[in-house]
Amino acid sequence: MSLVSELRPVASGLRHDWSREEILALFALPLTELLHRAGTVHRQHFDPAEVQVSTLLSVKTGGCPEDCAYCPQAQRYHTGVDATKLMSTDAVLEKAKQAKAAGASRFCMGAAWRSPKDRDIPKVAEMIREVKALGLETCATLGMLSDTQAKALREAGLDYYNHNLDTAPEFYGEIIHTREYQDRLDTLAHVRDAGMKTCCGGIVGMGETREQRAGLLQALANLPAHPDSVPINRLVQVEGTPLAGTAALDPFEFVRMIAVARIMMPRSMVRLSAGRESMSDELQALCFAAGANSIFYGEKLLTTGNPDTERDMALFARLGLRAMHVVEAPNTVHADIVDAEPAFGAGSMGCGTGCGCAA
Ligand code: SAM
Ligand code: DTB
Ligand code: SF4
Repeated sequence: MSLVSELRPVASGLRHDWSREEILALFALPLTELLHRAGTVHRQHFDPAEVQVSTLLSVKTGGCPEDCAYCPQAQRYHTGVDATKLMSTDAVLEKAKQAKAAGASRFCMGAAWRSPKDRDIPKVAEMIREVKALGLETCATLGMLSDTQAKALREAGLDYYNHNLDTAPEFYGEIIHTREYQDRLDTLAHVRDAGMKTCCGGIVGMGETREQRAGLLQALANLPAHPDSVPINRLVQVEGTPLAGTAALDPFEFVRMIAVARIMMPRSMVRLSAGRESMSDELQALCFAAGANSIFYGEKLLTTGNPDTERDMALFARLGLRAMHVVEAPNTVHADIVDAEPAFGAGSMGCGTGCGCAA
């Protein structure tokens, strides 16, 4: 019997008991077969023409005390990123309004903190309340959270919290030394307990092995609940960080990572996250075919570049993709996203029928 037929059939139920061998067997499938399986699972739960669109804003940049080897915002590396104070709510709101007008359905606020201080929470809570009042979904990534901080952010209207596992448990110690894997799991538990949706994924292309990529997906899928959103970042190599100069990952291996994530976490939004700026349109198209259904939209991630909005609009038009829109009824998992509107903002592109054309 071939390896392909020996694999367990893809079930529509959610599994939390993936073994490393099963995951590696998926990685080892012929790419055509892997894409077929991922595409089949994708269609069981989503419209494959729809892509959720988030915009990121760094509300507090640089000067971070942590030592994440990939990160341009760690104070100890000389990357040319200047440290800033927390932005004012008014300035954040201005950016959120622009993101909404451009067609984003979710606004994600990032801060280069190890964890927020208790005195920061009321300021961030104010930002969340006001961004939410614009009719956007809210997301934040602020580092480790205590249970009380998580509850306060939830009460302010925070829908999603992004906190990544980043890599497999056994590779983690080569990337980060200033906090433990368990610290991350604890923060995710506080976020879930507070009733927020989790956005949790990692980075590939950091010199890890395929087995370690499988280990990241195993850790994510075997969490008590699959993350609602799974960002798969391709390392953005920044001069001055320890990981600058790492051998580039084979693009097809990146596509495999997306496809296996889709199969293992069938109801999650799989986000084609950092690294898109240096990807060809063809590679991104393969990632969407592999089951990616979420992107960051806007010319900047936190400190590094993202594709121009014009390039993304043209790509969506060429691929016949549409941006998912949010109905302003908060806190229903995935059910708050419908495809009633044309792609990318009121009248900013397309014929208005939602067909995804650029007319
Ligand atoms: N400081 C907070 C934390 O670490 O949780 C929030 C911001 S941090 C920049 C959010 C995530 O961005 C990291 O967990 C990492 O996965 C991703 N990231 C940071 N630098 C990156 C890079 N150079 N390439 C790809 N992803 C990166
Ligand atoms: C995530 O997983 N990727 C985003 C978001 N969550 C916060 C951040 C990517 C950062 C890339 C490097 C930078 O722009 O500084
Ligand atoms: Fe700090 Fe987050 Fe960057 Fe790590 S990833 S150095 S915690 S900003």
